[in-house]
Amino acid sequence: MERVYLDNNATTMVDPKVKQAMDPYYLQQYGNPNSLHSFGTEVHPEMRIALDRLYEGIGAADQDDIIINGCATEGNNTVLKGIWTQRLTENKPFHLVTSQIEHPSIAHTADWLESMGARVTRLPVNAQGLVTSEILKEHVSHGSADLVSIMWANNETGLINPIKELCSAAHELGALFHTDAVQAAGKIPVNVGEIGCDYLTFSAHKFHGPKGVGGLFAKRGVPSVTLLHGGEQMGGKRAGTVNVAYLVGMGLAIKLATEALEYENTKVRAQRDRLEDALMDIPDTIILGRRENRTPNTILISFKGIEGEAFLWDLNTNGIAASTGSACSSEDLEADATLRAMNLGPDLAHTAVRFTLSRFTTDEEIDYTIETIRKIVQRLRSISSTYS
Ligand code: C6P
Repeated sequence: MERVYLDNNATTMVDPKVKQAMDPYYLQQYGNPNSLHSFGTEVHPEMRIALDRLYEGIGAADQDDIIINGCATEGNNTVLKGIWTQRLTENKPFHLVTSQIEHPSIAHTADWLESMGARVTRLPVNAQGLVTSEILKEHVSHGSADLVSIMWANNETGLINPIKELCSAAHELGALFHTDAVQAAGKIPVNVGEIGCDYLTFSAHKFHGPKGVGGLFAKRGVPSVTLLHGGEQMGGKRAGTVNVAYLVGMGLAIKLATEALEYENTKVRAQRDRLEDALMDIPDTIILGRRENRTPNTILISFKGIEGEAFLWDLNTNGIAASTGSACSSEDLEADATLRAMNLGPDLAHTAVRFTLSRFTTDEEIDYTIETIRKIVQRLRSISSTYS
């Protein structure tokens, strides 16, 4: 076994078909789509197809907007700062409601908005680690919130929040509703029409598309949110030359991911469950979050007495890639926000390791991973000062 990649919530391999579809836009069809000559105009049909695939992939209607941008971090910043700016220009206060388990692209933006004078409410999670509409209604009074932003699926635990109920509750309270669907898109069905959200963000590199491109869905009629002003690209809502190769890649990636949802929910889920069952046979092991509440590819597991970092080091030496939490917090030694919000003691939080599969994961890789983990746990526990 050469190497095994089980860090698919951090990023995914580009599907070879996606890469192939992107290739022509580097050496042949490299025109700026806003140019009037043939180099510019010849890419328009493929851009249209890619956009149509994105609309279909997330169930958006023709009159809705999908703004192509650089990543989900940009999409999340755009919504939060966009609504805040709108309130500022109307000379009105801004109240953002979010949760304690959001990705830093929401959490740190919320911190910044608070430092600028905005009011921020950070909802806790229930005993299952979920943010629910009951929690939202309990903490927010009618008419007091401007925007509610809750992630669809958590990147570390894989726990799926009841997003439709949260969206309805936010609307009942008189607020706009945004969801960071980065870890949902490509893993579970995402349909904006069905859940009724006002804004939704996604990122291509989480569903086997390229890095550096994402999308922001905005329902027809909602306040327009713009971070980058400049040219007229994206109808003036996100200035900057569109990366045609990335857009085409993201369009095909969402199509392929949608077609593979059934596989994700059966085969990937079965591989994940097999790995999880085998790891649970190791004594003093805890899996975080109930299986049926999680995305089909994710396990967050703690082996008592083994520091997450030491475990990852051994895994890496054996060619297996996993992570202790989200990739962008990997240098932060503080127990991370999601695990703190779930009220896990520091011991559990410091021993948690995330394994995330994809449709490219093979059965042989799962076999090798199980066998390797058994050996690593035995070795590290034999030298652990906290395990007896
Ligand atoms: N999470 C992880 O290891 P970008 O890279 O900007 O397109 O996506 C950011 C992002 C936003 N929301 C969620 C829920 C995410 O999981 C991520 C990326 C990676 O968990 C890298 S930190």
